[in-house]
Amino acid sequence: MMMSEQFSEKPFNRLLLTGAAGGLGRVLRERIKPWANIVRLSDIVTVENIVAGEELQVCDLADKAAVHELLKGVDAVLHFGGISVEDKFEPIMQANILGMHHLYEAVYKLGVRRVVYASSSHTVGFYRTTELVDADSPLRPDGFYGLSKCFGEALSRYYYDRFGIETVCLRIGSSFPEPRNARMMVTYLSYDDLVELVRVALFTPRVGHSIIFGTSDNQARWWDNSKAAHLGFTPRDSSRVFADRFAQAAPAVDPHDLTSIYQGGPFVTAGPQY
Ligand code: NAI
Ligand code: 15L
Repeated sequence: MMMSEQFSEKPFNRLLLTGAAGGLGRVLRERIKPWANIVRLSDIVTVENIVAGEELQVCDLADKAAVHELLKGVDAVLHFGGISVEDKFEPIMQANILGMHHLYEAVYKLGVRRVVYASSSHTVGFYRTTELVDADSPLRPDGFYGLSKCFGEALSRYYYDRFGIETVCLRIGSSFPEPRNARMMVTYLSYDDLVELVRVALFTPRVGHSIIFGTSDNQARWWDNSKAAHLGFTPRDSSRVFADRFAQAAPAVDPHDLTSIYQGGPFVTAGPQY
């Protein structure tokens, strides 16, 4: 276990949570408190109502010096900050590409041993909804956002191969209070299952460089997690409980609608129209 102080009351002395003001950051902030004496919350915007056991460090991931400061004294990182939807390349490059490089440079220089990285299923969004994808399937990003997550996965792989820094890449499906459409009946990851996914990524003794898809135990599946069995992730929830809202367990395919043909759904056409 990565304990920086021999007599820590909790498993970690200081955990860093980036993206702490975001949707998943707000969930994790409340749930990871038992894991660390101090949770360092960071975002490009301020985070409200800091309480005992928390500290705030506002930081733009695109600012290399600020990111280096951010990582000082940190035992492990939950990296949930950055642009979380499709956008123009430039802002994605600043937050998700340069930002990832800044993070890992600081992680390496300051001797942090593990990162839990919020990747995305949009690394493989251009597989068809009729296909089953696993961690070794070739990448098929569905836009600049998905491409930036592919970069993050490859960057973290390099830092593991070269420097032994462990990363678990969480290819999160759709983590919201409930599914918002028929596609999310397949991609839904409940908040409780998200917390369990982060927990196994952080506490499994040896993870090397791992890639795992993040969904609940939904009826329809596009992703096979057999290559991440060593993490022992067992989702407890299922989108089945929302079955009365949607006619089918998976979205119907309309051959004229790319967003229904490919797993990435609306992301596959959200990018620039040439
Ligand atoms: P979000 O957009 O609510 O939160 C992201 C946070 O990152 C925001 O608070 C934003 O202010 C911050 N941020 C943006 N640019 C930044 C920068 N340059 N420097 C520092 N912070 C910056 O997104 P959400 O839903 O909480 O997702 C968190 C992470 O999980 C993201 O990396 C996202 O790509 C990933 N993810 C989320 C999924 C979901 O279903 N919620 C699905 C797949 C991946
Ligand atoms: C993502 O990667 C996004 O961060 C999130 O906002 C959702 O749109 C999700 O994918 C999804 O595919 O539903």
